[in-house]
Amino acid sequence: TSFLMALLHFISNSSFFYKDSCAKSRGFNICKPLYSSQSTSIATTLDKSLVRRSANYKLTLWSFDHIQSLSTKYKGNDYTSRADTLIDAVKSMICKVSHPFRTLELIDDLRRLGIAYHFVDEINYLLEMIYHNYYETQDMWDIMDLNHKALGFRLMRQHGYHVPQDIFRNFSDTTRNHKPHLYQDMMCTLNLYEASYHSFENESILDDIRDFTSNYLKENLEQIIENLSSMVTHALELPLHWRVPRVEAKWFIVEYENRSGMNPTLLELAKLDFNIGQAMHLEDLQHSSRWWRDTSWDKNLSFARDRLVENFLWTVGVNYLPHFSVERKTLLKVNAIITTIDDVYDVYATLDELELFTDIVDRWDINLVGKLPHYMKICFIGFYNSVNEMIYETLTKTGFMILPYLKKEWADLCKAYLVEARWYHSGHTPTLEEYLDNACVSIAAPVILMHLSFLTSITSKEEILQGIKRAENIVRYSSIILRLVDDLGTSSDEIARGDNPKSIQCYMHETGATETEARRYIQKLIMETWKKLNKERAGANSQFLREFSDGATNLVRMAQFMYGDGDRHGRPDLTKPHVVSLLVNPI
Ligand code: LA6
Ligand code: MN
Ligand code: MN
Ligand code: MN
Ligand code: MN
Repeated sequence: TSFLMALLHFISNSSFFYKDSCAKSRGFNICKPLYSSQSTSIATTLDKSLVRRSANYKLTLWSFDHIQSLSTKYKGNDYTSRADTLIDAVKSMICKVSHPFRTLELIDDLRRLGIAYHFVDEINYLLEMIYHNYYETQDMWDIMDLNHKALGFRLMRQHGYHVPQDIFRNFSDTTRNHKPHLYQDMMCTLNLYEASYHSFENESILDDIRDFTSNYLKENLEQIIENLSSMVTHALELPLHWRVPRVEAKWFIVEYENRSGMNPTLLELAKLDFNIGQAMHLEDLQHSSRWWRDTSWDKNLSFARDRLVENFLWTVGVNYLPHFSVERKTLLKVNAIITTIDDVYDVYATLDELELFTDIVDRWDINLVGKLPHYMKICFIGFYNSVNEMIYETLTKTGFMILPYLKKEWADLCKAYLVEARWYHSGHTPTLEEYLDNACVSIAAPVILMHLSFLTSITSKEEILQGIKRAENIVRYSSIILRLVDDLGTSSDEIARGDNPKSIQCYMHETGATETEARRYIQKLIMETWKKLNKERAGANSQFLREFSDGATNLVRMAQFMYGDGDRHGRPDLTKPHVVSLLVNPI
């Protein structure tokens, strides 16, 4: 009878028989159960030959010993004092540039090279001046050169200045009447293209500009002169606004080096600063890898993804600056815990176990762990201790008790995971709207961003709480994009191994669309949600909101980086070249 019971359990839990297009491809792999005779656990009530799924994830490519053995010479005073000298040289150079357009170009280069953070005051001062002289009053717009206008518009919006799309109101006339000018000036077209990604909802002029310039650049790629063609190809792949600053810096430094008229001081500083930063990231990673080893999760929860290095890369994407070192190490833990618990829910646990686990997280009650199977004890206590440690750190540093905020977000995440597990087990395919309501929580961005709220430079409890309240839309829009981008990159594998339907499948089920049509629709949703996020970013008028929205935006960009060509988070072989380039090899 016990075998029959197990079989029935398997059949009823696996949605093996329900007829949708996904059911056929749902694969099951039988794993040995990890536990056998826990007297207090529910495991004893289940049959010993319990069937568990496996995702067959690839092993990590980064062993503890390998990570600890990595080294770089860019540590110590020789390098930092050389960098300081170069920073001073650049500071005096910035202030000597007299032509406003050259100034804008210089600011753009500093940003792309990843070194603008050294010159915050200078850049703010210069933009303020240029804004008042050229962008604030409509009289100036019509006499401004289009390329100048496009670059300035982008930089102004990036820095929170109000510049309306009307600045381009003559765009269609320009294209109609002055085609030769626009056609010859590829740089101008490129700048217009990049500017258009800073649009808000219902800015049809900018939509037109994006359509026109992207088509134009695609059609004329062959005619573009050598040193601009790599820039254009790169931009068409993904616009600058959607790119991870740290990843972009590594790419752009090489690009800049080959540019005619490049500034050697800027180049030297950019390279040196990248390498010094990388040395610091490597130390952070080595520290984090000791924590990861001590959790023993790689051994005790071996069904889950061991993605220490990939999870660390996310934190560098969110903020690569030197002062963010402690915060990166905290976020690394958050990411590693999420990645593991997600696999507990999606792959390994039974529904009964998940109901229990979710309840214990919701109650935040260590006394209840006795009810959990062994592997879940390891998971819960490891998770509980790490988060409590973060709470303790904040409590002792700032006196702010953040337990209620973190506890709620983690419980909400587990509840959203549970909803998906129930959908999976019952074979339910929700509508896209029903799916997204839950999925923008299950993507874990709200948890990550709640942690981030306590990791900005702001330490006043009142300011943080007010900021959190005002950042609700930023969290919502970032979460939606993250979810949609993750689904585009991971759902094919997920459906094949057995998982709840993701946005693409929900949309197909709801509308009868083909997969190609569904993917195109999701891309459109991503674009529309970016516009909403842009609007929220433009309204970020406090230090907290600026830091927070930059972190949230970088998280979104990082998702586009990780899932843009497949599942770099799940497939270490796809990510390895980037890890080597960003974290291991100096320039
Ligand atoms: C992606 O896995 C994953 F682990 C996430 C939770 C995305 C964000 C994670 C960070 C920043 P998967 P699912 C570490 O695609 O099951 O399995 O929600 O997530 O689709
Ligand atoms: Mn998953
Ligand atoms: Mn999941
Ligand atoms: Mn799932
Ligand atoms: Mn996924």
